[in-house]
Amino acid sequence: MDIVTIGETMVLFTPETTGAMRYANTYSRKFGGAESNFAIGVSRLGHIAGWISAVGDDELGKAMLSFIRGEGVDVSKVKIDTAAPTGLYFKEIRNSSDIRIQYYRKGSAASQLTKEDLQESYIAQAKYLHISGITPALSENCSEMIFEAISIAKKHGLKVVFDPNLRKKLWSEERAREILLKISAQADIVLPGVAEGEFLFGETDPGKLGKLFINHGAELVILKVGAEGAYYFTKEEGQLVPGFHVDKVVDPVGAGDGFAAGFMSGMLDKLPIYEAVQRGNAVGAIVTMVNGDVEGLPEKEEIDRFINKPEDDVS
Ligand code: KDG
Repeated sequence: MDIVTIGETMVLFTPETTGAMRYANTYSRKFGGAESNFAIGVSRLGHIAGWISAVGDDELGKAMLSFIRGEGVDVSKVKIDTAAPTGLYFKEIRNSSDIRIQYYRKGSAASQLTKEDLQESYIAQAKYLHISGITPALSENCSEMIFEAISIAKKHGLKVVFDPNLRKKLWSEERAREILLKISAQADIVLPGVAEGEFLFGETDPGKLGKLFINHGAELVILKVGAEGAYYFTKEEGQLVPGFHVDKVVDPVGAGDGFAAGFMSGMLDKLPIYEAVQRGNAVGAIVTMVNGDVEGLPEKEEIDRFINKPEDDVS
């Protein structure tokens, strides 16, 4: 096992029309959840990923499990909860630059997970534990479970990778700041966006933010700055890795998870940090060109073509 991740995936309904959700009558059914998006991304790039979660004992939960299993992710530690449903979420596409998210996930099966649902030996066999800031926002028990997972990872020498994935709809700002800072302090690699850095430290300057995260405990910080790309910072150095131009963003949701998958795939392939971040930038960019949270996640050959594509290549 290369990477284990923990979190909720929801059935995703995407309207076939734009505008306010009240007018949407037809939807396509997909699946989305930051951690399984990440796991699918990693798996498409040839690594072995395991996803710890829970789904309801319902048809949509079964469909979700088949889908994620079909993407090559190990789902053997996904619990089937007979007392709580699979969570749902809707995208509301007001227009191409105003995409909103509506959750129907309160009391969902995944939000009922507790630290007792973790199997130490399962986590212990991986190289990395991937955590996002969404899971601790789901419930008090989920928050406890995340800290337990981190201590299991530390006990067994796994590196902890943390993507803050701030979702203000899920918890109060005060609580979010407290918990996200606490996890950042325990993580080895932190992957914030610049807005998340500002939320946590009240700072927007990339160089200063890099230092703040490093002083807070991380050994490697990758600070995402949107289309410009991402900076990486260690104790010794910091550098911007430029992003890639995308002609038309179709759906930005999932780009951060794609970035994380691309970057971690580079780390697993033992690329220099610069190239791993570049792979992350490429995957993030490719994901935005396709509708859906995971549908655009590329295989390696597609990334190579995207990175090396000459400007005038129309093939
Ligand atoms: O990063 C993309 C996720 O936000 C999306 O797949 C849904 O997991 C999700 C969430 O909690 O918003």
